[in-house]
Amino acid sequence: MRKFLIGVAALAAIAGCGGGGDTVAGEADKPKIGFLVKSATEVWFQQEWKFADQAAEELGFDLIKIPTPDAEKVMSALDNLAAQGADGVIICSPDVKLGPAIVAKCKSANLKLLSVDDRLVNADEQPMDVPHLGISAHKIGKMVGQAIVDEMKVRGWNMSEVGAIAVNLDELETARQRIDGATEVLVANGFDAGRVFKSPWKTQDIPGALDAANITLTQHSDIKKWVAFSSNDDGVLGVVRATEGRNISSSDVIGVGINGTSGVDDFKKPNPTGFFGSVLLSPRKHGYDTCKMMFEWVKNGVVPPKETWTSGILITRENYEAKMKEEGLL
Ligand code: FCA
Repeated sequence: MRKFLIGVAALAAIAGCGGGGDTVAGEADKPKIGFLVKSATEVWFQQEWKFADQAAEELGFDLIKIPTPDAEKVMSALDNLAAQGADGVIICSPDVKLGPAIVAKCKSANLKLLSVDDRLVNADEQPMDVPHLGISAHKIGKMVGQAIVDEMKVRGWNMSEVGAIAVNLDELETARQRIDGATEVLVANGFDAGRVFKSPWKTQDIPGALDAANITLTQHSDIKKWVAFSSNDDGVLGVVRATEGRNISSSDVIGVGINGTSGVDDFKKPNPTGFFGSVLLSPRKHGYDTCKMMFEWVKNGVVPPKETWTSGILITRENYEAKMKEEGLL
């Protein structure tokens, strides 16, 4: 939506260059919004993009989706957007510590900036002054912990015999809060904090979580019953696959994820796996609503709220179809 483009289109229309003058002017007037995500292969981000596409279609803007799995890709994507005359960018950065560099680049390129999911931090690891939409991570982590506690009770487990694997990403606040929330609920219900094994997640995907879980399972091969939680479904699925690899029965594993994405495939399997449940988030809010906020900002100068926190719903193999239908995800 750059003025000079409108000028060119208008001149073309006046000069009678074809019958498409109006359309050209309309196209040139459309805002251009970038949507950068840290992983285009993770189902969560594919869903976010799907809803972003829907927003572009319904509201009338050009959406430029760019996968940015590392710092270099983030910087070149921002340059690319600037060169295209984009108006704004929504980002889930692969590294939140890129915050100052991202903010500086957006300022110099006159790009409005909104972060989604992972909040950008400054050199002191404090949140940056950038509008942000994310999940209520601590509360959602507590829901995960409660679901695990409830299911341990249903199965009549003696908690002193159980181990917990927390596949964690210490450097990311939203991940930390999710894991802390789950741990707090476990411990408040009598789970020994010394049996919660934080397993560092090196690559944020299922194979990376499987590696992290295997290290912990090897170190504690005396433990026969396991619960698992992480920042998302992929983290928990890695643990579940690791237990399967060691022939630990699914009835001895309770994994509860977050997102309601990749874990749902396990619900569809005829026999229950160790993936017991997930907290279903709203990719619509994270993909469509963020785009709408950016669109309103670019088009009408409405600055998005500084913080927006979304909630989640517990799903299991019993209720996932109904809940996902309600959320427009099936
Ligand atoms: C983070 C996680 C994603 C998703 C999102 C809301 O970015 O890595 O899986 O849970 O927050």
